[in-house]
Amino acid sequence: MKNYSKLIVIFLIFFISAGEFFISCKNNGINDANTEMNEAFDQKSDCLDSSIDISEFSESGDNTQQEDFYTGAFCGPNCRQITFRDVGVYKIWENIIVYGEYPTEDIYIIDLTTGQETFITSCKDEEYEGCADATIYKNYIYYFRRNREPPYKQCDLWRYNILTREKEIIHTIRSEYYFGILTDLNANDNYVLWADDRNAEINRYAWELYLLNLSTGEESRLTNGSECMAFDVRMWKNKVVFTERRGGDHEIILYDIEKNTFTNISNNIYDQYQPAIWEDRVVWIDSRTEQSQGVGSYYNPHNPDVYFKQIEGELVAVETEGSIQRNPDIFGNLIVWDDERNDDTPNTYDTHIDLRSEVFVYDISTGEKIMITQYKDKTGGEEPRIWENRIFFLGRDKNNTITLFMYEL
Ligand SMILES: [Ca+2]
Ligand SMILES: [Ca+2]
Ligand SMILES: [Ca+2]
Repeated sequence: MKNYSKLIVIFLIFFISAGEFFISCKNNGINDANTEMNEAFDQKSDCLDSSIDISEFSESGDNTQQEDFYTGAFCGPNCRQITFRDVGVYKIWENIIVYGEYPTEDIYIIDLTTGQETFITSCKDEEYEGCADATIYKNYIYYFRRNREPPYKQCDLWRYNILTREKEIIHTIRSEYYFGILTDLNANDNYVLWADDRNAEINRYAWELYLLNLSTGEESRLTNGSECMAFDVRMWKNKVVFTERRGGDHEIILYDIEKNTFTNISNNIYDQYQPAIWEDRVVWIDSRTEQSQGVGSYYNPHNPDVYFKQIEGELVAVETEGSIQRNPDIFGNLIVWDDERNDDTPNTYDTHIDLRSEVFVYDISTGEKIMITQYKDKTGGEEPRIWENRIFFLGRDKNNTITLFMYEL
């Protein structure tokens, strides 16, 4: 689902349910990579010489705009536009990006090694009403399509093989009611994971987590929807992190697929949300400071901050600057987020993808912090993600399209 509509639904849900009482719910190997990350930071001035030649970028079937890829006045010479389409949700695996176009929801991939952009599927046709967020793991793209008949009550999970270009339905899910939210799709070698609201009518809009075993085809529900709501789901290898609303606040929960265990990573009376994970490192947005001062929360961000924790490690406040920080991601030693410090309303969350924020990157090992966008003409960056030394984010191009940019450290 496109994030605009998703967010509206989320706020409607929270408004509707704000007065309700929610009872509580159930409940190392980084060093070499770190060295490479540090070197990447040190070599950032050389990045223009790195692997991608912008002249190689092309759009399948249409190369007419090839010369017009935008280096982005708001993000400097190490930064470039990597598609012309209006991008909604996107994910990365190594050199491949998968994204859903707005508003069609059609799914494309971009191969950063060749610049080739490939159409994967349309979303609206006689059989299907639309798609939910796509994800990528190794050579596979996964995406849900919502069937027209019966409306919204059935979704097919498709898998596309990047190497053979073949696609197939691997699973079908049904609801007695409808699928209002079906999101946060993740995959690894053995499982596909997502959140949906198939029991929403029973549990007042509860999202629950579902895990599909790819070898057996068996689907299992991980969360107890009568008592909680789970969302913001991210997976790295066999570890899953998600936000769980419980007992009036939000926590970051770690689920270990192999051990089948749930661990409360944040364990704090205030709101924690939007987790991301790499290996045993978890980063999230934390409202403990603003809420202890009585001026904000998950529902009404005023001054949330970025926090980090290794699963067995100490809690670290990564960014506590006095404006709104959101949308963290992590890879190796590097943490990225977007940050409203240069917006004229730095303590008011305006609308989703309004591009009023800067994108920051922070190196855990050195403490070095870089602001990679320069918010000007009401355009900065939003929703960053990182893979090795490449930072991706949504920005506005010179044709006023909200699309995807890549910054190389
Ligand atoms: Ca909490
Ligand atoms: Ca803050
Ligand atoms: Ca603002």
